[in-house]
Amino acid sequence: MSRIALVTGATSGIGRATAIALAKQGYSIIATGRRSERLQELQQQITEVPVHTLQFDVRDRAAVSEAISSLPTEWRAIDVLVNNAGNAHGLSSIQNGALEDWDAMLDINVKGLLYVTHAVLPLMLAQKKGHIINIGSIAGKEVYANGNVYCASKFAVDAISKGMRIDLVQEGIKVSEVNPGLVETEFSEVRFKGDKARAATVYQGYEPLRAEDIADLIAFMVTRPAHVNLAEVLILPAAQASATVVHKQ
Ligand code: NDP
Ligand code: 8X3
Repeated sequence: MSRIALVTGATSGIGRATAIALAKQGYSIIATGRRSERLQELQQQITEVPVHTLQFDVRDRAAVSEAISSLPTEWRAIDVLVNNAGNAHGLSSIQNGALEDWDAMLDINVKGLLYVTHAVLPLMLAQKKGHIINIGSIAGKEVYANGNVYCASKFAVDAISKGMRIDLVQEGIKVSEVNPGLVETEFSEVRFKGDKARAATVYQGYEPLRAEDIADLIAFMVTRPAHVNLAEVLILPAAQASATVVHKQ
């Protein structure tokens, strides 16, 4: 078996593009997500390396643990973990926010990332090597109006990434954080609960990043020499200057 990369949220957007990009780099892929039909499609699309799929909800602590424990021996030597699964749910002021949206964002973006990391880390510690890449956001660097809890979840990813890097440096495990700005994926459709027209307006009037742009960056990060860690990268569309400043034509 070649080097192995596990990508969460590989059924869509950044995670899917990352699985494809890492496969092109020769990584065997463990692709995870909730939508099994999409996992199967991805498995059929990637022909250059073996693909193993795991269907679970990152919020379900037992399911995460069982899925990673179920990995066949030849899939256990995970070299790269991309903690990508996540979304925004809603865009509301704190006074109008919905508790179920807050639960979803904190449970998926923060606790889900921790559950997957907790399950995968022993496999990396046993090898004394590995590379964990957490997908944060510009929303984890700057708070914007109505972003409150989504921003909090990504500030948490930022803190967790920094803490992980400190704790794991002695174990030979690299920890990196990728903080994208606006990337056109299903992200806004999920945020706006299936309202495609509203989601489309987020990406109008300028050229947003594509999922493949983030995947390229991740492929670059994991192919640096062993002594190099690109610890943190903020990646924006050329038309974006901050969380709230986007030059639209
Ligand atoms: P998408 O909506 O296209 O993809 C989200 C992925 O996360 C899907 O594969 C989805 O899989 C998975 N996911 C969501 N909830 C769960 C869950 N409970 N359990 C397991 N998997 C889950 O969005 P993006 O590709 O844009 O988002 C990927 C990451 O990038 C997120 O962490 C997001 O916060 C971050 N990000 C996105 C930006 C953007 O502008 N698009 C900018 C900055 C950061 P499934 O539904 O099949 O479970
Ligand atoms: C996604 C980017 O600006 O919608 O994290 O928060 S933004």
